[in-house]
Amino acid sequence: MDFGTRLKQVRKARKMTQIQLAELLGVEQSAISNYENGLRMPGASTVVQLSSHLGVTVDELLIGVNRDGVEETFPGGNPNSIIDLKSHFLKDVLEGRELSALQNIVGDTVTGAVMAEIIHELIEPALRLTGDLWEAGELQEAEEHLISERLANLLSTMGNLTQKEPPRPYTALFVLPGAEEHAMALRMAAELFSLRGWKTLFVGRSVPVSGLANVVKDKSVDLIVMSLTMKGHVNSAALLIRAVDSFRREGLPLVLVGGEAFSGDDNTRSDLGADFYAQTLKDLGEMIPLYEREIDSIRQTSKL
Ligand code: B12
Repeated sequence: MDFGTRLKQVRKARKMTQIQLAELLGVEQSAISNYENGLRMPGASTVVQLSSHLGVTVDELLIGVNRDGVEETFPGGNPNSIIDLKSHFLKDVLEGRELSALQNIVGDTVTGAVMAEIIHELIEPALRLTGDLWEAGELQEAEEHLISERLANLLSTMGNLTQKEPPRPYTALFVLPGAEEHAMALRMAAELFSLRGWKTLFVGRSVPVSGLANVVKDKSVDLIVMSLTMKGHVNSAALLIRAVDSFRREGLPLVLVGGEAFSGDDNTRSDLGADFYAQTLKDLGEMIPLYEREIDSIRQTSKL
Protein backbone atom coordinates (compact mmCIF):
# COMPACT_ATOMS: atom_id res chain seq x y z
CA MET A 1 0.00 0.00 0.00
CA ASP A 2 1.39 3.44 -0.90
CA PHE A 3 1.89 6.34 1.55
CA GLY A 4 -1.13 8.35 0.33
CA THR A 5 -3.57 5.46 0.68
CA ARG A 6 -2.19 4.66 4.14
CA LEU A 7 -2.52 8.29 5.25
CA LYS A 8 -6.13 8.38 4.04
CA GLN A 9 -6.90 5.12 5.84
CA VAL A 10 -5.43 6.28 9.16
CA ARG A 11 -7.13 9.70 8.90
CA LYS A 12 -10.50 8.06 8.25
CA ALA A 13 -9.99 5.57 11.06
CA ARG A 14 -9.45 8.61 13.31
CA LYS A 15 -12.74 10.06 12.00
CA MET A 16 -10.97 13.21 10.86
CA THR A 17 -11.69 15.24 7.74
CA GLN A 18 -8.96 16.52 5.40
CA ILE A 19 -9.84 20.04 6.58
CA GLN A 20 -9.42 19.13 10.27
CA LEU A 21 -6.06 17.48 9.65
CA ALA A 22 -4.93 20.44 7.51
CA GLU A 23 -5.88 22.82 10.32
CA LEU A 24 -3.84 20.85 12.85
CA LEU A 25 -0.82 21.10 10.56
CA GLY A 26 -1.44 24.72 9.57
CA VAL A 27 -1.59 23.87 5.82
CA GLU A 28 -4.26 24.08 3.10
CA GLN A 29 -6.69 21.18 2.65
CA SER A 30 -5.30 20.77 -0.89
CA ALA A 31 -1.92 19.77 0.60
CA ILE A 32 -3.54 16.81 2.41
CA SER A 33 -5.49 15.91 -0.72
CA ASN A 34 -2.26 15.97 -2.76
CA TYR A 35 -0.50 13.67 -0.26
CA GLU A 36 -3.41 11.22 -0.23
CA ASN A 37 -3.67 11.14 -4.00
CA GLY A 38 0.05 10.56 -4.42
CA LEU A 39 0.57 13.89 -6.19
CA ARG A 40 3.03 15.15 -3.61
CA MET A 41 5.15 13.68 -0.81
CA PRO A 42 5.42 15.57 2.53
CA GLY A 43 8.83 16.54 3.92
CA ALA A 44 10.32 14.76 6.95
CA SER A 45 9.10 17.29 9.54
CA THR A 46 5.55 17.13 8.13
CA VAL A 47 5.58 13.33 8.36
CA VAL A 48 6.57 13.62 12.03
CA GLN A 49 3.73 16.12 12.63
CA LEU A 50 1.25 13.92 10.76
CA SER A 51 2.21 10.88 12.81
CA SER A 52 1.87 12.81 16.05
CA HIS A 53 -1.57 14.26 15.18
CA LEU A 54 -2.81 10.88 13.97
CA GLY A 55 -1.40 8.98 16.95
CA VAL A 56 0.71 6.54 14.92
CA THR A 57 4.45 6.07 14.63
CA VAL A 58 6.35 7.43 11.62
CA ASP A 59 7.05 3.82 10.59
CA GLU A 60 3.36 2.96 10.64
CA LEU A 61 2.67 5.91 8.38
CA LEU A 62 5.60 5.48 6.02
CA ILE A 63 5.89 1.73 5.69
CA GLY A 64 2.80 0.39 7.45
CA VAL A 65 4.45 -1.51 10.30
CA ASN A 66 4.33 -0.88 14.02
CA ARG A 67 7.29 -0.96 16.39
CA ASP A 68 7.24 -4.74 16.61
CA GLY A 69 7.48 -5.00 12.83
CA VAL A 70 3.89 -6.24 12.65
CA GLU A 71 1.72 -4.99 9.84
CA GLU A 72 -1.09 -2.75 11.07
CA THR A 73 -4.67 -2.90 9.96
CA PHE A 74 -6.17 0.42 10.90
CA PRO A 75 -9.90 0.17 10.20
CA GLY A 76 -11.51 -1.56 13.15
CA GLY A 77 -8.10 -1.91 14.78
CA ASN A 78 -8.30 1.48 16.41
CA PRO A 79 -10.20 2.40 19.53
CA ASN A 80 -13.41 4.36 19.15
CA SER A 81 -14.51 4.55 22.76
CA ILE A 82 -12.74 5.04 26.05
CA ILE A 83 -13.40 1.43 26.95
CA ASP A 84 -11.79 0.25 23.68
CA LEU A 85 -8.93 2.62 24.29
CA LYS A 86 -8.22 0.94 27.63
CA SER A 87 -6.42 -2.00 26.07
CA HIS A 88 -4.09 0.27 24.04
CA PHE A 89 -3.65 2.92 26.68
CA LEU A 90 -0.47 1.94 28.53
CA LYS A 91 1.32 1.32 25.23
CA ASP A 92 0.19 4.76 24.03
CA VAL A 93 1.48 6.32 27.25
CA LEU A 94 4.87 4.60 26.94
CA GLU A 95 5.15 5.67 23.31
CA GLY A 96 4.19 9.25 24.18
CA ARG A 97 0.95 9.49 22.27
CA GLU A 98 -1.65 9.26 25.02
CA LEU A 99 -3.02 12.75 24.45
CA SER A 100 -3.62 12.34 20.72
CA ALA A 101 -5.07 8.86 21.26
CA LEU A 102 -7.53 10.26 23.78
CA GLN A 103 -8.36 13.40 21.83
CA ASN A 104 -9.18 11.34 18.76
CA ILE A 105 -12.00 9.91 20.81
CA VAL A 106 -13.17 12.71 23.06
CA GLY A 107 -12.33 15.70 20.82
CA ASP A 108 -11.23 19.09 22.11
CA THR A 109 -14.08 19.71 24.53
CA VAL A 110 -14.56 17.33 27.41
CA THR A 111 -17.68 17.10 29.56
CA GLY A 112 -17.38 16.51 33.30
CA ALA A 113 -18.87 13.02 32.94
CA VAL A 114 -16.30 12.05 30.28
CA MET A 115 -13.47 13.43 32.41
CA ALA A 116 -14.69 11.36 35.38
CA GLU A 117 -14.76 8.33 33.05
CA ILE A 118 -11.19 9.07 31.90
CA ILE A 119 -10.08 9.18 35.54
CA HIS A 120 -11.88 6.02 36.67
CA GLU A 121 -11.66 3.90 33.52
CA LEU A 122 -8.29 4.85 32.05
CA ILE A 123 -5.88 6.58 34.41
CA GLU A 124 -6.64 4.61 37.60
CA PRO A 125 -6.43 1.16 35.91
CA ALA A 126 -3.31 2.18 33.97
CA LEU A 127 -1.55 3.05 37.24
CA ARG A 128 -2.65 -0.23 38.83
CA LEU A 129 -1.39 -2.17 35.81
CA THR A 130 1.89 -0.24 35.97
CA GLY A 131 2.30 -1.36 39.59
CA ASP A 132 1.57 -4.97 38.67
CA LEU A 133 4.00 -4.96 35.73
CA TRP A 134 6.67 -3.29 37.84
CA GLU A 135 6.24 -5.88 40.58
CA ALA A 136 6.48 -8.65 37.97
CA GLY A 137 9.74 -7.12 36.74
CA GLU A 138 8.24 -6.32 33.35
CA LEU A 139 8.66 -2.56 33.66
CA GLN A 140 11.83 -0.67 34.59
CA GLU A 141 11.63 1.80 37.48
CA ALA A 142 12.37 4.63 35.02
CA GLU A 143 9.38 3.56 32.93
CA GLU A 144 7.18 3.61 36.03
CA HIS A 145 8.28 7.20 36.75
CA LEU A 146 7.77 8.13 33.11
CA ILE A 147 4.22 6.76 33.14
CA SER A 148 3.27 8.64 36.33
CA GLU A 149 4.68 11.90 34.93
CA ARG A 150 2.91 11.50 31.59
CA LEU A 151 -0.39 10.62 33.28
CA ALA A 152 -0.07 13.64 35.58
CA ASN A 153 0.42 15.85 32.50
CA LEU A 154 -2.47 14.18 30.72
CA LEU A 155 -4.70 14.77 33.73
CA SER A 156 -3.87 18.45 33.83
CA THR A 157 -4.20 18.94 30.04
CA MET A 158 -7.54 17.16 29.90
CA GLY A 159 -8.61 19.03 33.06
CA ASN A 160 -8.03 22.33 31.25
CA LEU A 161 -10.22 21.20 28.36
CA THR A 162 -13.05 20.11 30.63
CA GLN A 163 -16.28 22.01 31.15
CA LYS A 164 -16.73 22.34 34.91
CA GLU A 165 -19.88 22.97 36.90
CA PRO A 166 -20.48 26.66 37.75
CA PRO A 167 -18.24 27.87 40.60
CA ARG A 168 -19.26 26.95 44.14
CA PRO A 169 -18.11 28.91 47.20
CA TYR A 170 -15.72 26.28 48.55
CA THR A 171 -11.94 25.97 48.48
CA ALA A 172 -9.93 22.78 48.98
CA LEU A 173 -6.19 22.46 49.50
CA PHE A 174 -4.47 19.19 48.50
CA VAL A 175 -1.36 18.05 50.39
CA LEU A 176 0.74 14.92 50.83
CA PRO A 177 1.82 14.25 54.41
CA GLY A 178 5.49 13.80 55.37
CA ALA A 179 7.62 11.99 52.82
CA GLU A 180 4.65 10.59 50.90
CA GLU A 181 5.32 10.77 47.16
CA HIS A 182 2.29 8.99 45.73
CA ALA A 183 0.46 11.99 44.32
CA MET A 184 -1.69 10.58 41.53
CA ALA A 185 -4.81 9.74 43.55
CA LEU A 186 -4.60 13.18 45.15
CA ARG A 187 -4.34 14.85 41.73
CA MET A 188 -7.39 12.91 40.55
CA ALA A 189 -9.28 13.86 43.71
CA ALA A 190 -8.42 17.53 43.03
CA GLU A 191 -9.79 17.16 39.51
CA LEU A 192 -13.05 15.67 40.81
CA PHE A 193 -13.53 18.57 43.26
CA SER A 194 -12.75 21.02 40.47
CA LEU A 195 -15.34 19.35 38.17
CA ARG A 196 -17.91 20.02 40.89
CA GLY A 197 -17.06 23.75 40.79
CA TRP A 198 -14.74 23.97 43.81
CA LYS A 199 -11.66 26.15 43.84
CA THR A 200 -8.72 23.76 44.19
CA LEU A 201 -5.17 24.47 45.34
CA PHE A 202 -2.72 21.62 44.74
CA VAL A 203 0.33 21.86 46.98
CA GLY A 204 1.43 18.23 46.64
CA ARG A 205 4.48 17.34 48.74
CA SER A 206 4.13 18.52 52.29
CA VAL A 207 5.01 22.12 53.05
CA PRO A 208 6.14 23.38 56.49
CA VAL A 209 3.21 23.82 58.88
CA SER A 210 3.71 27.61 59.10
CA GLY A 211 3.46 27.83 55.30
CA LEU A 212 0.34 25.72 55.33
CA ALA A 213 -1.28 27.93 58.00
CA ASN A 214 -0.61 31.03 55.87
CA VAL A 215 -2.10 29.52 52.72
CA VAL A 216 -5.17 28.35 54.65
CA LYS A 217 -5.71 31.87 56.00
CA ASP A 218 -4.91 33.80 52.80
CA LYS A 219 -7.02 31.59 50.56
CA SER A 220 -9.84 30.90 53.05
CA VAL A 221 -9.43 27.15 52.72
CA ASP A 222 -12.52 25.15 53.79
CA LEU A 223 -11.15 21.62 53.35
CA ILE A 224 -7.66 20.11 53.44
CA VAL A 225 -7.46 16.88 51.44
CA MET A 226 -4.68 14.35 52.04
CA SER A 227 -3.74 11.08 50.40
CA LEU A 228 -1.83 8.47 52.32
CA THR A 229 -0.44 5.40 50.55
CA MET A 230 2.28 4.04 52.82
CA LYS A 231 1.63 3.03 56.41
CA GLY A 232 5.02 4.48 57.35
CA HIS A 233 3.60 7.95 56.74
CA VAL A 234 0.58 7.67 59.07
CA ASN A 235 2.42 9.48 61.90
CA SER A 236 3.31 12.41 59.65
CA ALA A 237 -0.35 12.66 58.64
CA ALA A 238 -1.47 12.61 62.27
CA LEU A 239 1.04 15.39 63.11
CA LEU A 240 -0.19 17.45 60.20
CA ILE A 241 -3.79 17.05 61.29
CA ARG A 242 -2.89 18.12 64.82
CA ALA A 243 -1.16 21.17 63.41
CA VAL A 244 -4.31 22.04 61.44
CA ASP A 245 -6.29 21.79 64.69
CA SER A 246 -3.97 24.44 66.14
CA PHE A 247 -4.62 27.03 63.43
CA ARG A 248 -8.24 26.21 62.68
CA ARG A 249 -10.48 29.30 62.98
CA GLU A 250 -14.23 29.07 63.56
CA GLY A 251 -14.33 25.38 62.76
CA LEU A 252 -12.59 25.51 59.35
CA PRO A 253 -10.77 24.01 57.54
CA LEU A 254 -11.98 20.44 57.89
CA VAL A 255 -9.68 17.55 56.95
CA LEU A 256 -10.40 14.68 54.56
CA VAL A 257 -8.01 11.72 54.23
CA GLY A 258 -8.06 8.94 51.66
CA GLY A 259 -5.61 6.23 50.64
CA GLU A 260 -4.43 2.68 50.95
CA ALA A 261 -2.49 3.24 54.18
CA PHE A 262 -5.55 3.05 56.39
CA SER A 263 -8.26 1.44 54.26
CA GLY A 264 -10.34 -0.87 56.39
CA ASP A 265 -8.24 -0.13 59.45
CA ASP A 266 -10.30 1.53 62.18
CA ASN A 267 -7.38 1.95 64.60
CA THR A 268 -5.43 3.96 62.07
CA ARG A 269 -8.50 6.12 61.51
CA SER A 270 -8.95 6.94 65.15
CA ASP A 271 -5.18 7.63 65.52
CA LEU A 272 -5.33 10.05 62.63
CA GLY A 273 -8.20 12.20 63.87
CA ALA A 274 -9.38 13.54 60.49
CA ASP A 275 -12.93 14.83 60.00
CA PHE A 276 -13.71 12.64 56.98
CA TYR A 277 -12.36 9.49 55.37
CA ALA A 278 -13.05 8.28 51.85
CA GLN A 279 -12.09 4.84 50.64
CA THR A 280 -12.03 5.35 46.88
CA LEU A 281 -12.15 8.18 44.38
CA LYS A 282 -15.51 6.92 43.17
CA ASP A 283 -16.90 7.61 46.67
CA LEU A 284 -16.18 11.30 46.18
CA GLY A 285 -19.11 11.76 43.79
CA GLU A 286 -21.52 11.07 46.65
CA MET A 287 -19.40 12.53 49.42
CA ILE A 288 -18.59 16.02 48.13
CA PRO A 289 -22.18 17.29 48.61
CA LEU A 290 -22.01 16.07 52.23
CA TYR A 291 -18.78 18.03 52.82
CA GLU A 292 -20.48 21.10 51.35
CA ARG A 293 -23.41 20.77 53.73
CA GLU A 294 -21.06 20.38 56.70
CA ILE A 295 -19.09 23.49 55.69
CA ASP A 296 -22.34 25.47 55.22
CA SER A 297 -23.55 24.47 58.66
CA ILE A 298 -20.21 25.44 60.29
CA ARG A 299 -20.31 28.83 58.53
CA GLN A 300 -23.90 29.30 59.68
CA THR A 301 -23.05 28.48 63.30
CA SER A 302 -20.03 30.78 63.36
CA LYS A 303 -22.25 33.70 62.21
CA LEU A 304 -24.65 33.21 65.14
C1 B12 B 1 3.19 5.37 40.57
C2 B12 B 1 3.79 4.72 41.80
C3 B12 B 1 4.90 5.34 42.37
C4 B12 B 1 5.44 6.65 41.85
C5 B12 B 1 4.56 7.80 42.36
C6 B12 B 1 4.60 8.99 41.41
C7 B12 B 1 3.51 10.00 41.70
N1 B12 B 1 3.77 11.20 41.24
O1 B12 B 1 2.50 9.72 42.30
C8 B12 B 1 6.87 6.66 42.48
C9 B12 B 1 7.83 6.08 41.45
C10 B12 B 1 7.42 8.01 42.96
C11 B12 B 1 6.72 5.66 43.61
C12 B12 B 1 7.61 5.57 44.66
C13 B12 B 1 7.56 4.59 45.63
N2 B12 B 1 6.71 3.57 45.69
CO1 B12 B 1 5.18 3.43 44.55
N3 B12 B 1 3.74 2.95 43.38
C14 B12 B 1 3.25 3.54 42.36
C15 B12 B 1 2.07 2.69 41.77
C16 B12 B 1 2.60 1.98 40.53
C17 B12 B 1 0.82 3.44 41.41
C18 B12 B 1 0.27 4.33 42.52
C19 B12 B 1 -0.96 5.02 42.04
O2 B12 B 1 -0.92 6.20 41.66
N4 B12 B 1 -2.07 4.28 41.96
C20 B12 B 1 -3.33 4.78 41.41
C21 B12 B 1 -4.20 5.37 42.47
C22 B12 B 1 -5.50 5.91 41.86
O3 B12 B 1 -4.55 4.35 43.33
P1 B12 B 1 -4.26 4.42 44.87
O4 B12 B 1 -3.11 5.34 45.14
O5 B12 B 1 -4.23 3.06 45.38
O6 B12 B 1 -5.59 5.18 45.41
C23 B12 B 1 -6.83 4.50 45.55
C24 B12 B 1 -7.33 4.54 46.98
O7 B12 B 1 -6.31 4.34 47.91
C25 B12 B 1 -8.01 5.88 47.06
N5 B12 B 1 -7.27 7.07 47.45
C26 B12 B 1 -5.96 7.30 47.55
N6 B12 B 1 -5.74 8.54 47.96
C27 B12 B 1 -6.93 9.14 48.12
C28 B12 B 1 -7.28 10.42 48.53
C29 B12 B 1 -8.63 10.75 48.63
C30 B12 B 1 -9.01 12.10 49.10
C31 B12 B 1 -9.62 9.80 48.26
C32 B12 B 1 -11.04 10.17 48.32
C33 B12 B 1 -9.27 8.52 47.85
C34 B12 B 1 -7.93 8.20 47.79
O8 B12 B 1 -8.49 6.12 45.75
C35 B12 B 1 -7.88 5.27 44.81
C36 B12 B 1 -8.94 4.31 44.28
O9 B12 B 1 -10.05 4.96 43.82
C37 B12 B 1 1.77 1.72 42.97
C38 B12 B 1 1.22 0.38 42.54
C39 B12 B 1 -0.26 0.24 42.84
N7 B12 B 1 -0.74 -0.96 42.64
O10 B12 B 1 -0.94 1.15 43.25
C40 B12 B 1 3.13 1.66 43.70
C41 B12 B 1 3.15 1.46 45.20
C42 B12 B 1 2.07 2.30 45.86
N8 B12 B 1 4.54 1.98 45.60
C43 B12 B 1 5.07 1.27 46.48
C44 B12 B 1 6.39 1.50 46.97
C45 B12 B 1 6.94 0.46 47.92
C46 B12 B 1 7.11 2.65 46.59
C47 B12 B 1 8.53 3.02 47.03
C48 B12 B 1 8.93 2.73 48.45
C49 B12 B 1 9.46 2.35 46.02
C50 B12 B 1 10.93 2.55 46.21
N9 B12 B 1 11.58 1.43 46.38
O11 B12 B 1 11.44 3.65 46.16
C51 B12 B 1 8.56 4.54 46.75
C52 B12 B 1 8.08 5.34 47.95
C53 B12 B 1 8.00 6.82 47.70
C54 B12 B 1 7.41 7.57 48.87
N10 B12 B 1 8.24 8.10 49.74
O12 B12 B 1 6.21 7.72 48.99
C55 B12 B 1 4.17 0.14 46.97
C56 B12 B 1 3.52 0.49 48.32
C57 B12 B 1 3.46 -0.68 49.26
C58 B12 B 1 2.92 -0.23 50.58
N11 B12 B 1 1.63 -0.12 50.70
O13 B12 B 1 3.67 0.07 51.47
C59 B12 B 1 3.18 -0.02 45.75
C60 B12 B 1 1.80 -0.57 46.11
C61 B12 B 1 3.90 -0.94 44.74
C62 B12 B 1 4.10 -2.35 45.27
N12 B12 B 1 3.21 -3.25 44.96
O14 B12 B 1 5.05 -2.62 45.94
N13 B12 B 1 5.68 4.89 43.44
